[in-house]
Amino acid sequence: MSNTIGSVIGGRAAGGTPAGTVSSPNPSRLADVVAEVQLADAATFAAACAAAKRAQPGWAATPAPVRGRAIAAIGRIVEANKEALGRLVTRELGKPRGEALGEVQEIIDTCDFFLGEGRRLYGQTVPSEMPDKQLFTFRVPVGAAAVVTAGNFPVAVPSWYLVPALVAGNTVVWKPAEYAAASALALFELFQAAGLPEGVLNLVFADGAATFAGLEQGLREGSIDKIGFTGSTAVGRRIGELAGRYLQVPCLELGGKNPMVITPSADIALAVEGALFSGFGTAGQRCTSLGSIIVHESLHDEFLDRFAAATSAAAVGDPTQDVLYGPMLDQKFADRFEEYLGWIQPHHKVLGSSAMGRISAASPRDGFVGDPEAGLFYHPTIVDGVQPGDALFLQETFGPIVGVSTYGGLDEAIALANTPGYGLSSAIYTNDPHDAFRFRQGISAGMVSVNNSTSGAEAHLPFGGNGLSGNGSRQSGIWVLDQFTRWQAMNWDYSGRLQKAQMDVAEIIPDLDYRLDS
Ligand code: UN1
Repeated sequence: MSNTIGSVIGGRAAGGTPAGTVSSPNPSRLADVVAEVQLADAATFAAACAAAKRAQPGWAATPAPVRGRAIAAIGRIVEANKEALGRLVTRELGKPRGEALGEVQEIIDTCDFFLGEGRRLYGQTVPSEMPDKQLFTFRVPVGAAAVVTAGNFPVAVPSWYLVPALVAGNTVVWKPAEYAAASALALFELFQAAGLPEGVLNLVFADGAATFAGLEQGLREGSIDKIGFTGSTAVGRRIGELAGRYLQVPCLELGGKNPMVITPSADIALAVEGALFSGFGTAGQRCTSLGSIIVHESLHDEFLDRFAAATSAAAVGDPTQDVLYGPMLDQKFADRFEEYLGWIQPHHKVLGSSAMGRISAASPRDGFVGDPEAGLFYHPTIVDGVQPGDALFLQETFGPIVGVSTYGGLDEAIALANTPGYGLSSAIYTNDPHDAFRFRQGISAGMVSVNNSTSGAEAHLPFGGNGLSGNGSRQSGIWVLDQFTRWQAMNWDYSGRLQKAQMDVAEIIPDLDYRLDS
């Protein structure tokens, strides 16, 4: 049975297929089409932005504690639908059940954090230089936000934008990934069930080109005040340029080449466990996935043996079963992953599975769970002997592949970890506090784990990257409020006179020449 879904603007289905349809298949059983997705064109995207812009003053005028109650309701509604939403995420994106439920929990955590923000959104009262004058600061909403998200975290990462944007009094146009459309519509419906007024949250399905043109039109027409984007560095760069032309700073959460340094004092078993989870969990398709292991040369052989053995033994396959990871999210990620495998060179040694590339009857994986031919399943690939000049060392490789390199001294390890120029997540395994703090200080990443993997950020710490991973914006916790509010400074002079700042200020005259008798 085909499930046709489309955009929702101002509370109404925006029918029609001006840009055609695409299907969103189950990547672990491609014959199972989860949704047929009607795509909007740029004009429809811009119309959604205009609807959000019209709805924004009314939403901003709704008292913040009332908006906070709406966020509380969203959290409870998502909680009551946790199983169903988790199942849909597994079906549409191929995330194993535990991960899918964890992803839904991240929405609930985000709502739990921000429901109270409706009663805070604190500003300050600030003393003035002059008498009978008071200074204040207020957080004001930015306006209408256009949020464009990837499908690897089809519901959690969108909530990182939607929840703080809404509680702070912004309205939103959300453009999810087409290959995550059914999960996105489900999340949208759960938000709507909380009773959001028409136009406060709008959902648009569109391809990349129409979205970009729609953003351009919305910016030109003055109906987009903020862009939030999670996706590739290449697209983030273009969005940054576009927003800059309109004097806007977008919130960009881009790629990563997340390093893990393993020092001589590390607990090797713990490091192996962390490398397995962050290298191959979600089939390596997290922004926080492990890219490069940088292991001290004295531990290289032991670590590699144990990591390769653990990877070879890991269960891969049907995500409804107990597996480490399931399929690639979508055909386009499978195609790109095949390109990355082409970066393996003769000086590399490949470990971790019975073969490389797509798992099939002709290229089986020992212990595969389910039917590999039914979906987009790939062998886990460990590449040893990666050198700092290799493409595999320098570029993000979204998929189940991890490079291994060695180092001699900690400064060298830190320099290697910074070499690719990304800066999202990073990890160090060590039992030497000196190494841990030196690494924290030297690493360019926005997030640092000590004796924990590169994945697994909690919903109330700042999440974001530097360099090729983003423009320094941070999501989550109180920090994301700086993305969705602006500070307004107010001064109120009740002296009845014009008191000029810096000029009409009382002075206390000090004796700066005063010295103690020695
Ligand atoms: C992402 O990959 O875009 O830290 C987000 C983690 C998750 C979020 C990842 N909590 O891996």
